[in-house]
Amino acid sequence: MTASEANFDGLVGPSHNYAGLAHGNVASAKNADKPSNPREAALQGLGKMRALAAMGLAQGVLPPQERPHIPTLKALGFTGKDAEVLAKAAREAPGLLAAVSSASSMWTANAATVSPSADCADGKLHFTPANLASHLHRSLEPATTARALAATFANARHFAHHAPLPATPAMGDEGAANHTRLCLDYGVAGVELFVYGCGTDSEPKPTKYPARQTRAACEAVARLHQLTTARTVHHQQAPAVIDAGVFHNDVIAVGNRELLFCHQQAFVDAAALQREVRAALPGVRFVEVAETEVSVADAVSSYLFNSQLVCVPGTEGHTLIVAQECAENKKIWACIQRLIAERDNPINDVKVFDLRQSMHNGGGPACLRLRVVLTEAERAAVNSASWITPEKADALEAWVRQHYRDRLVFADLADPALLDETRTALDRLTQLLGLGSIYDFQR
Ligand code: SUG
Repeated sequence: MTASEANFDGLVGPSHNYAGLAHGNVASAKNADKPSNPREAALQGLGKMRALAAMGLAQGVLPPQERPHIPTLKALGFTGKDAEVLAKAAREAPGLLAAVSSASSMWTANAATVSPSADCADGKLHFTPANLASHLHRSLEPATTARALAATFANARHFAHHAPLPATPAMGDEGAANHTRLCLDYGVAGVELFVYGCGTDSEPKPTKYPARQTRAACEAVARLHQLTTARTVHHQQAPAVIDAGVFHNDVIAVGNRELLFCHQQAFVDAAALQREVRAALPGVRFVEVAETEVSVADAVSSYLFNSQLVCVPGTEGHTLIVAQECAENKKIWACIQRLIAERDNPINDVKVFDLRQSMHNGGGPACLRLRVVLTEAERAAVNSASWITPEKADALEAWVRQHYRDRLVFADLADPALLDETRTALDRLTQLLGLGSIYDFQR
Protein backbone atom coordinates (compact mmCIF):
# COMPACT_ATOMS: atom_id res chain seq x y z
CA MET A 1 0.00 0.00 0.00
CA THR A 2 1.34 3.47 -0.84
CA ALA A 3 1.38 5.75 2.15
CA SER A 4 3.06 8.97 3.17
CA GLU A 5 3.63 10.80 6.39
CA ALA A 6 1.66 13.91 7.30
CA ASN A 7 2.51 16.28 10.11
CA PHE A 8 -0.33 17.80 12.13
CA ASP A 9 1.00 20.81 13.96
CA GLY A 10 -0.68 22.36 16.95
CA LEU A 11 -1.79 25.93 16.40
CA VAL A 12 -0.57 28.02 19.34
CA GLY A 13 -3.48 29.31 21.41
CA PRO A 14 -4.20 32.96 22.34
CA SER A 15 -3.23 32.43 26.01
CA HIS A 16 0.36 31.29 25.31
CA ASN A 17 2.38 32.29 28.37
CA TYR A 18 5.37 31.33 30.47
CA ALA A 19 4.25 30.01 33.84
CA GLY A 20 7.07 27.64 34.79
CA LEU A 21 4.63 24.77 35.06
CA ALA A 22 6.69 21.87 33.75
CA HIS A 23 8.96 20.35 36.39
CA GLY A 24 12.00 18.80 34.73
CA ASN A 25 11.69 20.99 31.63
CA VAL A 26 14.69 23.33 31.82
CA ALA A 27 13.36 25.99 29.41
CA SER A 28 9.99 26.21 31.18
CA ALA A 29 11.72 26.82 34.52
CA LYS A 30 14.19 29.30 33.05
CA ASN A 31 11.56 31.46 31.36
CA ALA A 32 8.91 31.37 34.08
CA ASP A 33 7.09 34.69 34.43
CA LYS A 34 8.71 36.31 31.39
CA PRO A 35 6.25 38.14 29.13
CA SER A 36 5.10 36.04 26.17
CA ASN A 37 3.94 37.05 22.71
CA PRO A 38 1.05 34.78 21.67
CA ARG A 39 0.69 36.43 18.26
CA GLU A 40 4.34 35.88 17.40
CA ALA A 41 4.19 32.32 18.77
CA ALA A 42 1.23 31.42 16.54
CA LEU A 43 2.80 33.09 13.49
CA GLN A 44 6.11 31.27 14.06
CA GLY A 45 4.25 27.95 14.19
CA LEU A 46 2.24 28.78 11.08
CA GLY A 47 5.48 29.80 9.33
CA LYS A 48 6.84 26.30 9.85
CA MET A 49 3.59 24.70 8.69
CA ARG A 50 3.52 26.86 5.56
CA ALA A 51 7.15 26.09 4.75
CA LEU A 52 6.78 22.32 5.15
CA ALA A 53 3.65 22.33 3.00
CA ALA A 54 5.59 24.32 0.37
CA MET A 55 8.30 21.61 0.45
CA GLY A 56 5.63 19.19 -0.80
CA LEU A 57 4.99 17.53 2.57
CA ALA A 58 1.47 16.80 3.75
CA GLN A 59 0.84 19.35 6.48
CA GLY A 60 -2.23 19.58 8.66
CA VAL A 61 -3.22 21.62 11.67
CA LEU A 62 -4.85 20.81 15.00
CA PRO A 63 -6.73 23.52 16.91
CA PRO A 64 -5.68 25.04 20.23
CA GLN A 65 -7.79 24.53 23.36
CA GLU A 66 -10.12 26.78 25.29
CA ARG A 67 -8.00 28.57 27.92
CA PRO A 68 -8.44 29.77 30.60
CA HIS A 69 -10.60 26.68 31.12
CA ILE A 70 -13.49 27.86 33.28
CA PRO A 71 -15.11 24.39 33.66
CA THR A 72 -11.97 23.17 35.46
CA LEU A 73 -11.99 26.16 37.84
CA LYS A 74 -15.68 25.49 38.56
CA ALA A 75 -14.95 21.81 39.15
CA LEU A 76 -12.33 22.95 41.66
CA GLY A 77 -14.89 24.93 43.63
CA PHE A 78 -14.76 28.46 42.23
CA THR A 79 -18.25 29.85 41.78
CA GLY A 80 -19.98 32.82 40.18
CA LYS A 81 -19.90 34.45 36.77
CA ASP A 82 -16.83 33.72 34.64
CA ALA A 83 -15.19 37.04 35.58
CA GLU A 84 -15.69 36.26 39.30
CA VAL A 85 -14.31 32.76 38.88
CA LEU A 86 -11.18 34.20 37.26
CA ALA A 87 -10.76 36.90 39.92
CA LYS A 88 -11.16 34.43 42.79
CA ALA A 89 -8.72 31.95 41.24
CA ALA A 90 -6.16 34.73 40.65
CA ARG A 91 -6.45 35.79 44.28
CA GLU A 92 -6.77 32.46 46.07
CA ALA A 93 -4.97 29.97 43.83
CA PRO A 94 -2.76 31.66 41.22
CA GLY A 95 -1.09 28.32 40.42
CA LEU A 96 -4.45 26.89 39.38
CA LEU A 97 -5.21 29.89 37.20
CA ALA A 98 -1.85 29.42 35.49
CA ALA A 99 -2.54 25.71 34.96
CA VAL A 100 -5.97 26.27 33.39
CA SER A 101 -4.53 28.99 31.14
CA SER A 102 -1.62 27.13 29.57
CA ALA A 103 -1.54 26.88 25.78
CA SER A 104 0.35 23.58 26.12
CA SER A 105 -1.88 21.75 23.63
CA MET A 106 0.30 23.38 20.93
CA TRP A 107 2.76 20.50 21.47
CA THR A 108 0.80 17.93 19.53
CA ALA A 109 3.59 15.33 19.77
CA ASN A 110 1.94 14.88 23.16
CA ALA A 111 -1.61 14.78 21.81
CA ALA A 112 -1.71 11.06 21.12
CA THR A 113 0.13 7.92 20.08
CA VAL A 114 -0.65 7.10 16.47
CA SER A 115 -0.11 3.75 14.77
CA PRO A 116 -0.34 3.54 10.98
CA SER A 117 -2.82 1.04 9.58
CA ALA A 118 -0.03 -1.12 8.11
CA ASP A 119 1.10 -1.94 11.67
CA CYS A 120 -2.33 -2.71 13.16
CA ALA A 121 -4.03 -6.11 12.95
CA ASP A 122 -7.42 -4.67 11.97
CA GLY A 123 -5.93 -2.55 9.17
CA LYS A 124 -7.15 0.71 10.74
CA LEU A 125 -5.11 3.72 11.79
CA HIS A 126 -5.23 3.91 15.61
CA PHE A 127 -5.17 6.95 17.90
CA THR A 128 -4.88 6.96 21.70
CA PRO A 129 -4.94 10.47 23.17
CA ALA A 130 -2.23 10.84 25.82
CA ASN A 131 -3.53 11.25 29.39
CA LEU A 132 -0.63 13.62 30.25
CA ALA A 133 -1.18 12.60 33.87
CA SER A 134 2.19 13.91 35.09
CA HIS A 135 1.26 17.62 35.13
CA LEU A 136 -2.02 19.28 36.05
CA HIS A 137 -1.96 21.81 33.21
CA ARG A 138 -1.37 19.06 30.65
CA SER A 139 -3.87 16.62 32.18
CA LEU A 140 -6.63 19.07 31.15
CA GLU A 141 -5.96 18.46 27.46
CA PRO A 142 -7.09 14.89 26.64
CA ALA A 143 -10.88 15.42 26.52
CA THR A 144 -10.70 18.22 23.96
CA THR A 145 -7.79 16.54 22.16
CA ALA A 146 -9.97 13.46 21.71
CA ARG A 147 -12.74 15.60 20.20
CA ALA A 148 -10.32 17.44 17.92
CA LEU A 149 -8.82 14.16 16.68
CA ALA A 150 -12.26 12.61 16.19
CA ALA A 151 -13.36 15.67 14.17
CA THR A 152 -10.15 15.73 12.09
CA PHE A 153 -10.07 11.97 11.44
CA ALA A 154 -13.78 11.37 11.27
CA ASN A 155 -14.20 8.10 9.43
CA ALA A 156 -14.88 4.89 11.33
CA ARG A 157 -13.89 2.70 8.39
CA HIS A 158 -10.33 4.01 8.43
CA PHE A 159 -9.69 5.48 11.88
CA ALA A 160 -9.95 3.87 15.33
CA HIS A 161 -10.08 6.31 18.26
CA HIS A 162 -9.41 4.99 21.76
CA ALA A 163 -10.06 6.69 25.08
CA PRO A 164 -7.00 8.00 26.95
CA LEU A 165 -5.56 5.52 29.48
CA PRO A 166 -6.67 5.97 33.11
CA ALA A 167 -5.00 9.17 34.33
CA THR A 168 -2.94 7.85 37.19
CA PRO A 169 0.85 7.82 37.71
CA ALA A 170 1.06 4.09 36.96
CA MET A 171 -0.36 4.78 33.49
CA GLY A 172 1.45 8.06 32.74
CA ASP A 173 1.31 8.48 28.96
CA GLU A 174 2.79 11.39 26.99
CA GLY A 175 1.88 10.17 23.53
CA ALA A 176 4.06 10.27 20.43
CA ALA A 177 6.87 12.13 22.23
CA ASN A 178 7.98 8.72 23.50
CA HIS A 179 7.08 6.66 20.46
CA THR A 180 8.83 6.28 17.11
CA ARG A 181 7.79 4.23 14.17
CA LEU A 182 10.57 2.89 11.96
CA CYS A 183 9.95 1.27 8.57
CA LEU A 184 11.51 0.78 5.18
CA ASP A 185 8.49 2.17 3.41
CA TYR A 186 5.72 4.17 5.12
CA GLY A 187 3.01 1.92 3.70
CA VAL A 188 4.54 -1.39 4.84
CA ALA A 189 4.45 -2.78 8.40
CA GLY A 190 7.19 -1.21 10.51
CA VAL A 191 8.61 -1.43 14.02
CA GLU A 192 7.02 0.63 16.76
CA LEU A 193 9.55 1.71 19.35
CA PHE A 194 8.06 2.75 22.70
CA VAL A 195 10.37 4.49 25.17
CA TYR A 196 9.48 4.70 28.85
CA GLY A 197 11.10 6.48 31.77
CA CYS A 198 9.52 4.45 34.53
CA GLY A 199 9.50 0.64 34.40
CA THR A 200 9.61 -2.08 37.04
CA ASP A 201 10.85 -1.52 40.61
CA SER A 202 14.21 -3.07 39.73
CA GLU A 203 14.84 -0.70 36.81
CA PRO A 204 16.84 2.50 37.46
CA LYS A 205 14.95 5.74 38.08
CA PRO A 206 15.78 9.42 37.75
CA THR A 207 16.38 11.09 41.10
CA LYS A 208 15.92 14.77 40.32
CA TYR A 209 13.06 15.00 37.85
CA PRO A 210 9.98 12.85 37.22
CA ALA A 211 9.85 10.11 34.60
CA ARG A 212 6.59 10.95 32.83
CA GLN A 213 6.03 7.83 30.72
CA THR A 214 5.53 4.35 32.18
CA ARG A 215 6.21 1.03 30.53
CA ALA A 216 2.73 -0.16 31.55
CA ALA A 217 1.21 2.70 29.54
CA CYS A 218 3.33 1.84 26.49
CA GLU A 219 2.23 -1.78 26.69
CA ALA A 220 -1.42 -0.80 27.01
CA VAL A 221 -1.25 1.45 23.93
CA ALA A 222 0.48 -1.31 21.94
CA ARG A 223 -2.33 -3.73 22.91
CA LEU A 224 -5.08 -1.24 22.05
CA HIS A 225 -3.50 -0.60 18.66
CA GLN A 226 -3.32 -4.35 17.93
CA LEU A 227 0.38 -4.19 17.17
CA THR A 228 2.30 -7.37 16.40
CA THR A 229 4.51 -8.25 19.37
CA ALA A 230 7.36 -9.21 17.08
CA ARG A 231 7.42 -5.67 15.70
CA THR A 232 6.92 -3.80 18.97
CA VAL A 233 9.97 -2.83 20.98
CA HIS A 234 10.01 -1.30 24.48
CA HIS A 235 13.11 0.43 25.82
CA GLN A 236 13.99 2.59 28.76
CA GLN A 237 15.21 6.13 28.54
CA ALA A 238 18.41 6.71 30.54
CA PRO A 239 17.44 8.16 33.95
CA ALA A 240 20.54 10.38 33.86
CA VAL A 241 19.28 12.22 30.78
CA ILE A 242 15.84 12.74 32.36
CA ASP A 243 17.70 14.35 35.26
CA ALA A 244 19.57 16.51 32.73
CA GLY A 245 16.29 17.92 31.36
CA VAL A 246 15.23 15.30 28.79
CA PHE A 247 11.63 15.11 29.99
CA HIS A 248 10.46 13.39 26.81
CA ASN A 249 12.45 10.98 24.66
CA ASP A 250 11.91 13.25 21.65
CA VAL A 251 14.30 15.73 23.27
CA ILE A 252 17.14 13.24 22.67
CA ALA A 253 16.06 11.00 19.76
CA VAL A 254 14.06 11.29 16.58
CA GLY A 255 13.20 8.66 14.01
CA ASN A 256 11.91 8.81 10.48
CA ARG A 257 11.30 5.96 8.04
CA GLU A 258 14.39 3.71 8.35
CA LEU A 259 16.51 6.09 10.43
CA LEU A 260 16.86 6.63 14.18
CA PHE A 261 18.93 9.72 15.00
CA CYS A 262 19.85 9.99 18.65
CA HIS A 263 22.36 10.91 21.30
CA GLN A 264 24.69 8.19 22.53
CA GLN A 265 23.32 8.51 26.08
CA ALA A 266 19.62 8.49 25.24
CA PHE A 267 18.84 4.93 26.33
CA VAL A 268 19.66 2.61 29.23
CA ASP A 269 20.83 -0.05 26.78
CA ALA A 270 21.30 1.35 23.28
CA ALA A 271 23.07 -1.79 22.04
CA ALA A 272 20.12 -4.01 22.98
CA LEU A 273 17.70 -1.53 21.44
CA GLN A 274 19.62 -1.55 18.15
CA ARG A 275 19.87 -5.34 18.17
CA GLU A 276 16.14 -5.78 18.72
CA VAL A 277 15.08 -3.20 16.16
CA ARG A 278 17.52 -4.63 13.60
CA ALA A 279 16.17 -8.14 14.15
CA ALA A 280 12.63 -6.91 13.53
CA LEU A 281 13.55 -4.54 10.72
CA PRO A 282 16.70 -5.44 8.80
CA GLY A 283 17.81 -2.33 6.89
CA VAL A 284 17.15 0.10 9.75
CA ARG A 285 19.86 2.76 10.24
CA PHE A 286 21.12 4.31 13.46
CA VAL A 287 22.97 7.63 13.57
CA GLU A 288 24.27 8.16 17.07
CA VAL A 289 25.99 11.34 18.20
CA ALA A 290 28.70 10.96 20.82
CA GLU A 291 28.80 12.94 24.05
CA THR A 292 32.29 14.15 23.04
CA GLU A 293 30.78 15.88 20.00
CA VAL A 294 27.49 17.10 21.53
CA SER A 295 26.96 17.10 25.29
CA VAL A 296 23.54 16.25 26.68
CA ALA A 297 23.42 19.84 28.01
CA ASP A 298 23.93 21.23 24.48
CA ALA A 299 21.37 18.78 23.12
CA VAL A 300 18.86 20.07 25.69
CA SER A 301 19.54 23.76 25.12
CA SER A 302 19.56 23.53 21.30
CA TYR A 303 16.94 20.78 20.86
CA LEU A 304 19.05 19.19 18.10
CA PHE A 305 17.26 15.86 18.54
CA ASN A 306 13.88 17.57 18.69
CA SER A 307 14.36 18.37 15.04
CA GLN A 308 11.88 16.93 12.61
CA LEU A 309 13.38 14.41 10.22
CA VAL A 310 11.45 14.39 6.97
CA CYS A 311 11.72 12.83 3.54
CA VAL A 312 11.07 15.68 1.13
CA PRO A 313 9.29 14.48 -2.03
CA GLY A 314 11.63 14.47 -5.00
CA THR A 315 14.79 14.32 -2.88
CA GLU A 316 16.86 11.46 -1.51
CA GLY A 317 17.48 10.88 2.14
CA HIS A 318 16.33 12.89 5.12
CA THR A 319 16.10 16.60 5.85
CA LEU A 320 16.47 17.98 9.37
CA ILE A 321 14.02 20.70 10.38
CA VAL A 322 15.81 22.44 13.24
CA ALA A 323 15.18 25.31 15.62
CA GLN A 324 17.19 28.51 15.27
CA GLU A 325 18.96 27.60 18.52
CA CYS A 326 20.80 24.81 16.64
CA ALA A 327 22.28 27.32 14.20
CA GLU A 328 23.35 29.58 17.06
CA ASN A 329 25.32 26.90 18.89
CA LYS A 330 28.71 26.37 17.17
CA LYS A 331 29.12 22.74 18.26
CA ILE A 332 25.59 21.81 17.21
CA TRP A 333 25.89 23.56 13.87
CA ALA A 334 29.25 21.86 13.23
CA CYS A 335 27.68 18.49 14.03
CA ILE A 336 24.81 19.16 11.60
CA GLN A 337 27.25 20.21 8.88
CA ARG A 338 29.35 17.08 9.48
CA LEU A 339 26.27 14.87 9.17
CA ILE A 340 25.21 16.53 5.94
CA ALA A 341 28.72 16.32 4.43
CA GLU A 342 29.22 12.67 5.37
CA ARG A 343 28.17 10.22 2.71
CA ASP A 344 27.54 7.24 4.94
CA ASN A 345 24.48 8.60 6.68
CA PRO A 346 21.14 9.48 5.10
CA ILE A 347 20.82 13.02 6.56
CA ASN A 348 21.57 15.40 3.73
CA ASP A 349 19.88 18.74 4.28
CA VAL A 350 18.84 21.15 7.01
CA LYS A 351 16.22 23.90 7.27
CA VAL A 352 16.23 26.34 10.17
CA PHE A 353 13.13 27.84 11.82
CA ASP A 354 12.61 30.54 14.41
CA LEU A 355 10.30 28.93 16.95
CA ARG A 356 11.59 30.85 19.94
CA GLN A 357 8.23 31.50 21.56
CA SER A 358 7.59 27.76 21.81
CA MET A 359 11.24 26.90 22.50
CA HIS A 360 11.15 29.12 25.59
CA ASN A 361 8.64 26.67 27.05
CA GLY A 362 10.66 23.63 25.96
CA GLY A 363 8.80 22.95 22.72
CA GLY A 364 10.88 22.47 19.56
CA PRO A 365 9.99 21.59 15.96
CA ALA A 366 9.18 17.95 16.75
CA CYS A 367 7.10 18.81 19.83
CA LEU A 368 4.85 20.96 17.67
CA ARG A 369 3.78 18.16 15.37
CA LEU A 370 1.87 14.89 15.48
CA ARG A 371 2.87 12.48 12.75
CA VAL A 372 0.19 10.52 10.97
CA VAL A 373 1.12 8.05 8.23
CA LEU A 374 -1.76 7.92 5.76
CA THR A 375 -2.58 5.75 2.79
CA GLU A 376 -4.21 7.55 -0.11
CA ALA A 377 -7.69 6.42 0.97
CA GLU A 378 -7.04 7.51 4.55
CA ARG A 379 -5.71 10.85 3.40
CA ALA A 380 -8.87 11.43 1.41
CA ALA A 381 -10.90 10.69 4.57
CA VAL A 382 -9.20 13.43 6.64
CA ASN A 383 -11.28 16.57 7.29
CA SER A 384 -10.36 18.56 4.20
CA ALA A 385 -10.26 21.97 5.94
CA SER A 386 -7.52 20.75 8.30
CA TRP A 387 -4.88 20.71 5.54
CA ILE A 388 -2.48 23.62 5.22
CA THR A 389 -2.55 25.15 1.76
CA PRO A 390 -1.18 28.63 0.96
CA GLU A 391 -4.76 29.97 1.19
CA LYS A 392 -5.41 28.25 4.52
CA ALA A 393 -2.12 29.57 5.91
CA ASP A 394 -3.11 33.10 4.76
CA ALA A 395 -6.51 32.76 6.42
CA LEU A 396 -5.04 31.45 9.68
CA GLU A 397 -2.41 34.19 9.79
CA ALA A 398 -5.08 36.84 9.26
CA TRP A 399 -7.15 35.18 12.01
CA VAL A 400 -4.15 35.30 14.39
CA ARG A 401 -3.48 38.96 13.57
CA GLN A 402 -7.09 39.80 14.25
CA HIS A 403 -7.54 37.94 17.54
CA TYR A 404 -4.20 37.53 19.33
CA ARG A 405 -2.42 39.83 21.76
CA ASP A 406 1.27 40.53 21.39
CA ARG A 407 2.07 40.47 25.10
CA LEU A 408 0.85 38.43 28.03
CA VAL A 409 1.96 38.30 31.65
CA PHE A 410 0.36 36.43 34.55
CA ALA A 411 -1.96 39.31 35.54
CA ASP A 412 -3.55 39.21 32.08
CA LEU A 413 -4.78 35.65 32.63
CA ALA A 414 -7.41 36.95 35.06
CA ASP A 415 -8.65 39.54 32.56
CA PRO A 416 -12.19 38.54 31.50
CA ALA A 417 -11.58 40.28 28.18
CA LEU A 418 -8.90 37.69 27.35
CA LEU A 419 -11.44 34.92 27.92
CA ASP A 420 -13.94 36.65 25.64
CA GLU A 421 -11.31 37.26 22.96
CA THR A 422 -10.27 33.63 23.10
CA ARG A 423 -13.81 32.30 22.79
CA THR A 424 -14.56 34.61 19.88
CA ALA A 425 -11.33 33.53 18.18
CA LEU A 426 -11.89 29.81 18.73
CA ASP A 427 -15.50 29.96 17.63
CA ARG A 428 -14.34 31.47 14.35
CA LEU A 429 -11.53 28.92 14.09
CA THR A 430 -13.85 25.93 14.31
CA GLN A 431 -15.65 27.39 11.30
CA LEU A 432 -12.38 27.98 9.42
CA LEU A 433 -11.31 24.40 10.09
CA GLY A 434 -14.78 22.87 9.71
CA LEU A 435 -14.50 21.05 13.04
CA GLY A 436 -17.95 21.54 14.55
CA SER A 437 -18.45 22.33 18.24
CA ILE A 438 -15.44 20.80 19.94
CA TYR A 439 -15.09 23.33 22.80
CA ASP A 440 -16.95 23.28 26.11
CA PHE A 441 -18.11 26.88 25.64
CA GLN A 442 -19.75 25.85 22.37
CA ARG A 443 -21.71 22.94 23.89
O1 SUG B 1 5.07 19.31 28.68
N1 SUG B 1 6.01 22.66 28.30
C1 SUG B 1 5.74 21.37 27.69
C2 SUG B 1 6.64 21.16 26.52
C3 SUG B 1 6.26 19.91 25.75
C4 SUG B 1 7.23 19.58 24.68
N2 SUG B 1 6.81 18.43 23.96
C5 SUG B 1 7.60 17.44 23.54
N3 SUG B 1 8.84 17.31 23.95
N4 SUG B 1 7.09 16.56 22.76
C6 SUG B 1 5.90 20.24 28.70
O2 SUG B 1 6.87 20.26 29.46
C7 SUG B 1 5.56 24.53 29.78
C8 SUG B 1 4.37 25.37 30.17
C9 SUG B 1 4.75 26.54 31.06
O3 SUG B 1 5.67 26.40 31.85
O4 SUG B 1 4.10 27.60 30.94
C10 SUG B 1 5.19 23.18 29.21
O5 SUG B 1 4.15 22.65 29.55
